[in-house]
Amino acid sequence: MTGVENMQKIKVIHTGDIHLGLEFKNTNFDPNFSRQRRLEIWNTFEKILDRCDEKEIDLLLIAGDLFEEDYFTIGDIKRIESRFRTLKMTKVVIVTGNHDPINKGSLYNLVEWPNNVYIIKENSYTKIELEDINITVWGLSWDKKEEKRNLLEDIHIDNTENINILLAHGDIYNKNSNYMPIDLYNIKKVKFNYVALGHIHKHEFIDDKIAYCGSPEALDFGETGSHGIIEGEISTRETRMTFVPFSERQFVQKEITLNENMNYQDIINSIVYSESEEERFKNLYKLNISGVIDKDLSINEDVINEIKSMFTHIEIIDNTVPDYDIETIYKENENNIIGYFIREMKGKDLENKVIRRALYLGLESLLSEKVKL
Ligand SMILES: [Mn+2]
Repeated sequence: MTGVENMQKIKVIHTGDIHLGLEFKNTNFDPNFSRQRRLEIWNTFEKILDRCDEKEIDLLLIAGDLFEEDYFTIGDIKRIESRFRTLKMTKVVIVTGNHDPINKGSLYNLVEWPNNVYIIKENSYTKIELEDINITVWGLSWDKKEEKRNLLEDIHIDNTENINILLAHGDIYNKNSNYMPIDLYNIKKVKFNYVALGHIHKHEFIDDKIAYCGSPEALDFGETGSHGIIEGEISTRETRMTFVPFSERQFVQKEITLNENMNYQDIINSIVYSESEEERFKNLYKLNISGVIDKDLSINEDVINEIKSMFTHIEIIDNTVPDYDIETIYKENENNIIGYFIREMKGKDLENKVIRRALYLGLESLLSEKVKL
């Protein structure tokens, strides 16, 4: 192009870390819910492709970990291939990550991909030219499950009239990472119009042209908060990409503090009705409960089952302590180790929550020893 700038804007969706096929072995999901969750991830993936059609997306970038190699079948990969084939106008560019590395035996090599799908198969910096839309996508794929080398050291672009995008799966946060350390400073030196990263499951804009897309559906309680895709427009002059929430569910971690005045029903209510019904069935919870409860009550199986029936999935971590009548226990045990312990603890600040909890926990164990004796 002579003197005329390429003002063409392309519409882009950046996703990755989808982990299709995941069996959720690292979670406490029951087998039925694991199966359901696996289907939900497929669903969300298909919704991303539907959105490509609806929004007339030119380019879908997949930044690694599209699927879980260990659990994926040829049927599964054919399902992806046939859905890509029906995309109305979107071109798909894929690099692989540590969960779906591409090598001789890889499922990627067992199907014939349609013309709109471009898989970067090299394990070294290379490019794919999408000539009709003036885009060059640079990047590389993983060929094994670990990669200590920074394979993006010697990077460049060769035609600034094109839109230049870098697509890669790696770790910008840890230069000693086993998951391909990426040197951000190095990336920033090259004038990419957009850098689409994968590997970190929480979406993050490093700056307005460099982003981790995160997993569109969170996979465990390490991935709380909103999840989705990154979408927008890119031209040689301007990059406008934003996060779009897209997940069916969120993982939620909560703290709830109980007190000694609560009865059985109060305890259930304070846990269940801290969330709306819609949220309880939509989201997945890990609840940390603490505080002091009536010494005759406990968070037993009945309580837990009643709570569980009102959530799609909830894990409860019980850190409550029983409300002891310290004075009475002291009088009864003045001359034994329980009495010594109470005396010792009373010398400290019992208004302090941590000290009070230490007192209760100590008592709990000493008193239960006494019962055994
Ligand atoms: Mn991943």
